[in-house]
Amino acid sequence: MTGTIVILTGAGISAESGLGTFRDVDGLWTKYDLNDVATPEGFARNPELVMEFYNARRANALAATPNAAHDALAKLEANYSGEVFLVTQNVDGLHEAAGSRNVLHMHGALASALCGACGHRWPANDIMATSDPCPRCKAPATRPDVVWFGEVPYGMHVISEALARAETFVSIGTSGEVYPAANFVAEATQTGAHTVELNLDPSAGASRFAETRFGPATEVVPRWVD
Ligand code: BV8
Repeated sequence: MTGTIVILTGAGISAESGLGTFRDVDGLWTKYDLNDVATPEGFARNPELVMEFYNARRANALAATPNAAHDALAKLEANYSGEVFLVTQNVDGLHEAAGSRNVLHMHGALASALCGACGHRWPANDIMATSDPCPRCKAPATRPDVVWFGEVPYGMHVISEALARAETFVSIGTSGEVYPAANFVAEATQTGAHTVELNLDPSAGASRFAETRFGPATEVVPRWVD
């Protein structure tokens, strides 16, 4: 392989680092109603609940360490002669902690905060409150810098361009339930890319991939990279 490799990751790649997934048996969406904590309407109804939800996930994420799957992707980027473009749906910073550099957080990141008034983004404190004043416009309108349902994911144009030139598209640790990420395999297939799913078990879109390998990410990802 020498051409562009586009990688999409989801919560499953961070599961073995101790961070909860969303739709697995004990997933986050079994404990919280996503309409309450992952939509703008939920935030408008009860901002304190949402800030508490993301403060708790930020604390977990800060205490977590990258696992062998994160490390394998960082090693791939360091050793591969072509481009490795890592698009993550995850809001944790474990890819960067493992050494990956070319990372796009399409659903935002716990590491940054967003001003609901002026759109300014800045590095988040460990614990954030809606009353925290925006460093730029001073409004007490702080929110998590994450993309909620009904909001536009970050970097869609850059992602589509990368998929258009991809030679290989690898989807890791995602259920394929959330769009537009779940459609990337179709875009990559249209480009003629080789498509690979590495997941604990078959995702909703498994049949759309040319190659599938199932098992824990810490086993299947290093093996695929090697
Ligand atoms: C948008 C916030 C327009 C951050 C999240 C009807 C039909 C189709 C689509 C829609 C529809 N109605 C509405 C929509 C659109 C909607 C959507 O897709 N809804 C779904 C539920 C039907 N999407 C949106 O609203 C998006 N915005 O569409 O805007 C637009 C689009 C394009 C261009 C312009 C405008 C916004 C979506 C983002 C929502 N925000 N979270 C946060 O809190 O984290 S979603 C949430 O789900 C997370 O971001 C997460 O990343 C994402 C996907 O979940 P996964 O990562 O896949 O996690 P999950 O638990 O589901 O699966 C884990 C997988 O790992 C499993 O397969 C499991 O087997 C595997 N696994 C577990 N352990 C391991 C493992 N694999 C390997 N090893 C292990 N050890």
